[in-house]
Amino acid sequence: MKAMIIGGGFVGHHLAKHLTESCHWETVLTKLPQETISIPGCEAYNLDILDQDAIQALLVRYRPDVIFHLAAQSSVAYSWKNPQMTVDVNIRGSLNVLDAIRAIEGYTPRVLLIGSGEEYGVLPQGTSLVDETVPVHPGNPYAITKATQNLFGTLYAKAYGMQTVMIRAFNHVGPGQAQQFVVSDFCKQAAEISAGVRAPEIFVGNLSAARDFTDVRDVVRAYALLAEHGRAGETYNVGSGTAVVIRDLLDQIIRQSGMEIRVTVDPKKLRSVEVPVIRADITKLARDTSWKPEIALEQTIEETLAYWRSRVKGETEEKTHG
Ligand code: A2R
Ligand code: GDD
Repeated sequence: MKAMIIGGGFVGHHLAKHLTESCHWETVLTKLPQETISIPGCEAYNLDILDQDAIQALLVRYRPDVIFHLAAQSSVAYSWKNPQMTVDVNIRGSLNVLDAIRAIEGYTPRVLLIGSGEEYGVLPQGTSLVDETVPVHPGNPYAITKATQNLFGTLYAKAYGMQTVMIRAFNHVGPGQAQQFVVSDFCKQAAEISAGVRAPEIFVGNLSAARDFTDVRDVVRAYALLAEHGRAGETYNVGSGTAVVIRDLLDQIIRQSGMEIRVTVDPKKLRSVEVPVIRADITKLARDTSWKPEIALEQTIEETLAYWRSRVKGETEEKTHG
């Protein structure tokens, strides 16, 4: 199997490792020119998804059997600050990928379009567990772009017979994630406190929301299985099936850090609109792939704390020794 991963971010990195090391698929990855990523056995190419001709040229050259489209502006918080850029990358960029594939005659690869659990948005009173049939009510600019990507992917499967499989990924976490996402954010602050470069105070946003967290290494296993067994034209939730209140997540991180830490709400971290609870019904994913999550949140937190401790230590030493 020949795979191409479009988007060399957090998940792209873990997916490339999984496909090369565990699945033994011939894999290439695309990244932005300013990004550095090095996975043994996986060649990396520069690609901006706003350039449809460049996407097409790379596809003609490599002709992958499976395309994982992950490139995106992936932050809900940032999408409030820059909705136009989020629309450009997440809608026009995704459409560029789909149209580049469609323009190549006789070419029908499997295409996984990675969307978000955020697409569901605010649910009817009393509902928190969502399956793929629940109508979407996106509650932020990012979620609107991902819901649109899903609609295009579904439409192109029907209209052109494309082998698209749409994913709604719930919160994925683990070592290597950027600091703007909640688990990384709290673990980085805890690591800085333990290194003595920050006072024992963690700044937080809305602690009452509840989210469905899955370790990124479990998530990429699900993506590889769906590439083989997912039904074309259909949508799959990928999540753990359980929701954790952010306050409990914070308590767990503080407990695992082994320190006394004060918690302060930073109003700048509160969002204009916030979906209160999101939890994935993963019956369809389990039925079609037999996937289930294997890594407990406790282990993910432990490894994410270790990742940030080592990064903060490296950065502190670099500052000290110039
Ligand atoms: O924004 P950057 O510099 O971190 O780069 C991101 C990259 N990206 C692009 N790649 C190609 N052409 C573009 N015009 C473009 N704009 C942004 O896509 C980043 O390296 C990558 C997305 O990775 P992350 O932000 O680390 O997200 P993550 O957690 O890996 O999520 C993967 C997928 C995304 O579609 C999310 O929206 C979804 O899963 O939840
Ligand atoms: N980042 C952050 N920092 N979030 C906080 C904080 C804080 O200090 N305090 C509370 N939160 C809450 C947010 O308000 C939100 O309810 C929840 O923690 C998770 O926030 P993020 O980790 O920033 O992720 P997200 O849910 O907005 O988006 C992530 O998950 C989506 C799938 O559900 C991203 O990975 C998206 O790309 C992905 O689609």
